[in-house]
Amino acid sequence: MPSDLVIVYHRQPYEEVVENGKTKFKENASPNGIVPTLKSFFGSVEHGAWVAWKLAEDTANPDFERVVEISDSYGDYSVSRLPLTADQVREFYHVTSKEAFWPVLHGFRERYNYDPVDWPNFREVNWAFAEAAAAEAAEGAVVWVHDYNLWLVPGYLRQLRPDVRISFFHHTPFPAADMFNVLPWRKEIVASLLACDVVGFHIARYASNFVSVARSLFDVEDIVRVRVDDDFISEGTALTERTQPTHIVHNGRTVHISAAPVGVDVEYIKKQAALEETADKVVSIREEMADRKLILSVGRTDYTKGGTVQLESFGRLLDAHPELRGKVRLMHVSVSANRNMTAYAEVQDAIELAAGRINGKHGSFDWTPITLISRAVPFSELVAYYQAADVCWITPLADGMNLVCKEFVASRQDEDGVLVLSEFAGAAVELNAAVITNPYSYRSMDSAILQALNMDRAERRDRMKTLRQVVEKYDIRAWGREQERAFELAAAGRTAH
Ligand code: GDG
Repeated sequence: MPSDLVIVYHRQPYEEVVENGKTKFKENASPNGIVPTLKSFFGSVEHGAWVAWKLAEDTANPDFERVVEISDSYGDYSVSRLPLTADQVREFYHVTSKEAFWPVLHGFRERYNYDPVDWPNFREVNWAFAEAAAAEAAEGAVVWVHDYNLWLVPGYLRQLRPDVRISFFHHTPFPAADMFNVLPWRKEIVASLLACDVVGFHIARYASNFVSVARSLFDVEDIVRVRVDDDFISEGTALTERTQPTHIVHNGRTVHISAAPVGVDVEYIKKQAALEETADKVVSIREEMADRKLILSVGRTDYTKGGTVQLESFGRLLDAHPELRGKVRLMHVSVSANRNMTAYAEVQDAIELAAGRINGKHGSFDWTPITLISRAVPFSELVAYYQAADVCWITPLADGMNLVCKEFVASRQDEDGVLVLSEFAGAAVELNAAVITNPYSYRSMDSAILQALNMDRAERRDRMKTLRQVVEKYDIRAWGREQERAFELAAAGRTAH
């Protein structure tokens, strides 16, 4: 059945489990990710479709149905599963996307690895995604493509289906031309993005950077800029911009540029936070902590998340402040998503080394300064830790948005707790009531965590109240509305041309 909305996202929108020899599609156990949000868009269309990949030994004859129909609480939609071999997945996702694109997107030029990239494979996989999307889309449908691993899909799709509206959302940062143009495939990638009706980012800086890249490679005829909403100006911080582009014209076509920060499902988190089990867990964590302060840090194991920088700052804090020894504990949750990748294995080793060294230097029989957790904590438990923490310490070196800091704020119905946030997380342009820190500066890192530990109740409450207003205003639904508005603008623009 043709679909009015086709979402192209590399992961499938459910968990596939085999029960009594039968395959069943279950809703994702972890409801905090972006997947449920995207699925909720199916509620407002007659029929939706989702395109994702699925591992197959023989892609010409996969041992599964290519397209399945799903009915769940989000509505009725098809899921088109693109059969890819393990080699194709490794090349397109783990090598090209993670070793070449990811470091450049996050400004780590020295980590960029060009040699192993199999560009023809990347093209083939993206072409296959575009074909699958073209097969599902109704006349004039919206096709919504997500993230850099599908960068070439819009260009191919435009060739296959000139009638559809294409919107592309970047979950990562987007760097300026000096950095982006390190990629030798820059022109092909940007040409594909310019085939979109809407190119979306979290914040104005990334949108401006994209326009700077487009201008460096193509003749861009017109650029319209507007002032950034005051809600997204965090005075003097690294990622703040004062104006943002709203559309550009290239080859007579208008490409809308949108900047809208992804938010969290505040209602869901509030519900989790209000559960009796969560309250019991909070009490037991607090009992365990006694009069000690709990600093919480949560993120994926990735060099962009700045794990070792943070641990080293904690080490310096204990060196310089003997009065804090035995009085503070850091719970560092760093979850490995890609254990088989060398770059991530190195980060994991470095984190373990730093934590081990600090624990060895300062720990005692009854006090371990750092609790390192390398496996995922269930979300319901995570919410209890968010509520029990005195400080949530989020210090990425670069991060498209960062949802952990917003989840922490959404969990704090008690209006207590301090957020220390890197100014290099996209969220910093909204959350200026956090203690903002620069992870590239020892002095800034060390003084921020100390300020957070010493903050009095009145200031904590004032800051948390402001943070909560922002996180509630720009929750996941606000982002959804913004995306729909962008689709509509694009539709109006196309009929006008
Ligand atoms: C990309 C961009 C952008 C983490 N540890 C556990 C756990 N998590 C969950 C958190 C949060 C999610 O993972 C992480 O989201 P982030 O936004 O912080 O980071 P990325 O995974 O890098 O996501 C990022 C995002 O896309 C959205 O556009 O914000 O900048 O890099 O939801 O809760 N969840 C559970 N246990 C854990 O131990 N259950």
